[in-house]
Amino acid sequence: MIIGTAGHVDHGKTALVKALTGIDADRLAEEKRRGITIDLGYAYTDTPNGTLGFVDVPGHERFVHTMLAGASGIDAALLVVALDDGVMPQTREHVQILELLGIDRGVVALTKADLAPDRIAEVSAQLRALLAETGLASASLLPVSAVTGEGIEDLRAALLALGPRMRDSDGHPRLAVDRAFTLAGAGLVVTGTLVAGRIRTDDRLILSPPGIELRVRGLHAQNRAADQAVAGQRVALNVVGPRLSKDTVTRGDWVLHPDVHAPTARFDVRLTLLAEETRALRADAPAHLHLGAAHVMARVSPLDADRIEPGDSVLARLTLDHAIGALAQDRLVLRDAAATRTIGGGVLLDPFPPRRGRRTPERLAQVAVLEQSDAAAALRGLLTLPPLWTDRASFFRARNLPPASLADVMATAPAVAVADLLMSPATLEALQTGVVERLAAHHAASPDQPGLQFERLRQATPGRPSQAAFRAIVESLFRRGAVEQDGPWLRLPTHRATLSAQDERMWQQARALIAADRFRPPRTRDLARELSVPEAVMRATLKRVQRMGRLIEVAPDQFFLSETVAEMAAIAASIAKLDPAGTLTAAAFRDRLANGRKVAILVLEFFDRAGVTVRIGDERRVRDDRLGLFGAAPH
Ligand SMILES: Nc1nc2c(ncn2[C@@H]2O[C@H](COP(=O)(O)OP(=O)(O)OP(=O)(O)O)[C@@H](O)[C@H]2O)c(=O)[nH]1
Ligand SMILES: [Mg+2]
Repeated sequence: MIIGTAGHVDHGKTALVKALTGIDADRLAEEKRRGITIDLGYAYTDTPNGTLGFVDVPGHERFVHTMLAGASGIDAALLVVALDDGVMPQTREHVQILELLGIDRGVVALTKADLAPDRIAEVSAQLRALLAETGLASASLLPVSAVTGEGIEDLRAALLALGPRMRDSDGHPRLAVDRAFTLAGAGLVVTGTLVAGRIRTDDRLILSPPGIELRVRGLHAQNRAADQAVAGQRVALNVVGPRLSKDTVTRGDWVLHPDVHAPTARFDVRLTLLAEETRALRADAPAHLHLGAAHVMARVSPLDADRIEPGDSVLARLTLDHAIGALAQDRLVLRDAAATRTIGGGVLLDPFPPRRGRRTPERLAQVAVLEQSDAAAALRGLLTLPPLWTDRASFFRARNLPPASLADVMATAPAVAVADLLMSPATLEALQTGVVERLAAHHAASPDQPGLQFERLRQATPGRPSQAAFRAIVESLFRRGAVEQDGPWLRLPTHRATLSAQDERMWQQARALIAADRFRPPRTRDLARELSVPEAVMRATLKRVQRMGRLIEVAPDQFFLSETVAEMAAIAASIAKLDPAGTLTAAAFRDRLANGRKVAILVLEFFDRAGVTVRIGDERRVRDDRLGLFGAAPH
C-alpha cells in the first residue's frame, strides 16, 4: 500500500513520516537548509502485514504541482494538520486535490500535540467541517507528536487498517514515472507507481510519450528486489535501451506496454469546477492540467454548456500544449492559468476523441455513455448510438483491456469484431441485409448494369463503415453465396445484366462484324465508323457487353468475342502439344490464326497477363490448368 502525505507547509508531514519509518524523506541539501520539502520524498517501513510505502509531498504553496505528481499514484492519504496552526490554505487545497483524484481513504494526523494539546477539539471541528462533503468524511482524527512519539503507534495501526485500493492488475502495465536517476554499476533507474498491470524482469516496454523502447534489467517493488511488480506498488525499474538516457526521461512520462502507448493532446472529460471558484470558465480557458505525474498547459472548452459555472459538472474537451499519456478513467486536476490555486478536475472519458463535431448531439451521447466505468456496459451503450460501431483498437486501448479480457467484455456487451470495428451482432446482421437490399434495389433500377462496385456500395451504407470492416461483411456474404462478384462488380447471384433495346441492336450489328473476322476483329473506331455511331458510344456499349461476359477487351479498343478468346487459348494449347519441345512461338500462333504478327502478339501478351501462357525468352508454355478461364471453346 502507498500512502501519500498531504497538508500545509511546516505542519509536520516529513517529521511524521520519519517517526513512522525512521527515514528522513527530505534528502536534498536545499531541503535540509531551508527546512521545507521541495521534491517528492519516499520512505518504506515493514510491518507484519506487509510493506507500507510513503510518498512525502511538499506543503508549500509554490510546490502544489509537485504534490499533485506525488498524490496521483497513492492508495490513501495521511492528512497532516498542525494543532497549533489548524486548517490552512494548503490544507484546503490538498483536500480538494485528494477529492478530485478520488482518494477516499485516509487518516488525519493532528500533529504537534506536544505544543497545543488544548486545541484538539477546535481543530477537529474545523476538519470535520472541511471534510464533511468529501470522501474522507469518516477518516479518523488522531492527535500525534513526532517529538514525543505520542499517538504514533495508533496512527500506524490506523493506516494499516485502510488497506490498498482496487487496482487493475490484469491490464497492460502502466507506470507513472516520477523520478529518474543513474546508479553507479546499474545505470538508469526510473521510479513511480505502477497504476495497472504487472512488470517482470526482461519485459520490453516503451517510454511514452517519447516512444523509446526499453528493457527491464531489474526491478524493485516497494523498495525490495523482486522478479515482478504488480499494480499498486511503487516500483523502481533498472532500464536499458539504445536510445535511452537520463535526459530522455521526464517526470510525467509513462513506462508502459506498447499496446497502450498512444500519446494524446486532446481528450474529453467529465469536469467539475470547484464551488469555491468565483468566476465561470468560458470556452478555451487556459489552465494547468495535472494527470498522473504529468503537468501540461491545456485549454478547457465545455461541450454540453457554453460556460462552466462554479460548482457545475459538465462534459468538456481539453486541448493540450503537447501530448501526454492518458487513458479512460484516469483522474485529472486543473489549476488556474497562473498556477495559484486548484480550480477543478474530473475523470477522463475518451482519450482519442474525433477532432470534428465534438459538440454534436451524437457525439455528446457517446461521451455520456463512456462515463460508465464498466467496460462492457460502456461498449454496449456505444454500440446502440450512431454510427452503431466503434474502433476496436481505440476502445480496447482507451480502457487498457489486454487480449485476455477481450472475450469476456465482448460476450457481455455483446459485441462482435468485424475487422477493425466492434459492433453488436444485430448491427452486423443489419449491415449484411443492407448490402443485399441495396444490390437488389440497384439491379431493379439498372438492369443493364452488372452490379455495384465495392466502394460505391460502401459509400451508400449508412454510417459508412471502414473499408476493412465492409470488406469483411461482403466476404461473409460471398461465403454464404448471398452475393457474387464479377470483376469489380458485386451482384446478387440471380442477377444478369441485360442491355437496353438500343444497345442490343448496336451490339448485334457489331457482333456480326466482329465474328466476320474473329481472329482479327475490327477495332472500336472501325466499328463506330462502319455503323455510323460516335466512337465513345460504341466503346461504352462494348464495355457494357464485356461486363456481361460476351466480349473481352484483349488490348485497348480491341474486343474479341469471349468464345473466340477461348478458341484461341485452345489453339495455343494444341500448337504447344504438337511441338517437340512443348512450347509455342508467336510465329506458329500467327500462322494458325492468320491474323498478322501484331494482333497475334497482342493476344499472346493478353494470355501472359491472364496466366494462360508463361513466357520464357521468345517461347511460351501453355498452362493447361488455366484454359477454362474463358469458358469452353466452340467446336
Ligand atoms: N514540537 C513539534 N514539532 C514538530 C512536530 N512535527 C514536526 N515538527 C517541527 O515542525 C517543523 C516542520 O516539520 P516538517 O516535518 O518539515 O513539516 P512538513 O509538513 O514536512 O513541511 P513541508 O514539507 O515543507 O510542507 C520542523 O521544525 C519539525 O521539527 C511535532 O510533532 N512536535
Ligand atoms: Mg516536508
